[in-house]
Amino acid sequence: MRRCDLWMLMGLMGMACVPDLRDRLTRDDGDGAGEEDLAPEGELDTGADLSIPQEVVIDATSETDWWLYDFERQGLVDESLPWDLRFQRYRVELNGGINGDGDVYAVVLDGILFDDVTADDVPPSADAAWITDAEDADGDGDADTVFVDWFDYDPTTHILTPKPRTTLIRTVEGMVVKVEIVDYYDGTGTSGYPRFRWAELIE
Ligand SMILES: [Ca+2]
Ligand SMILES: [Ca+2]
Repeated sequence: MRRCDLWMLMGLMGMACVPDLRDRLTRDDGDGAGEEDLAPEGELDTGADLSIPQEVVIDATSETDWWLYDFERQGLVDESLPWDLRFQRYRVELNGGINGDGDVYAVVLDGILFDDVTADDVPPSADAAWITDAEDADGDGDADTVFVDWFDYDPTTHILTPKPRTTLIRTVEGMVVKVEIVDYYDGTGTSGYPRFRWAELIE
């Protein structure tokens, strides 16, 4: 069933169809069967166990388009849905602060490995460790977004390498997930393909 058919069935006629969202994303559910889609993009699978780590690759090669990812739907969505992170090339932004009204917050855990992060690492919701995308306050000309410095940049090779870091994200809906960006290049070395893994943290 094509995406547009799905949307019409959902009673969303009149909205713009986005037929290429599925083609923009691949993911691996860790079952060893290679990358595969687990559910149609933009649909809510309420039975899914989101605490099982999954790896996602987004074709964010466009210089002008943003691709909106929703953790609850495990896929790319239209801006009418409660997206949590958006991607454009190396840029990663939250649906919060200066970049959205979804109140998405994050905690950056530098030097902490994805596998080592548990629910015990999640600060209370009112803790000052929770930050969101903000205006440029340090005067470097770049907005102070949570993911502004997720990579190290080699000026000689122009290669971006993810810093060893795990980021907690509190979604629009209030779910807390851990996220690690693991790559920025596809299998042929082409840039603009952020690859990240994530899992829900359940207390
Ligand atoms: Ca969401
Ligand atoms: Ca700044």
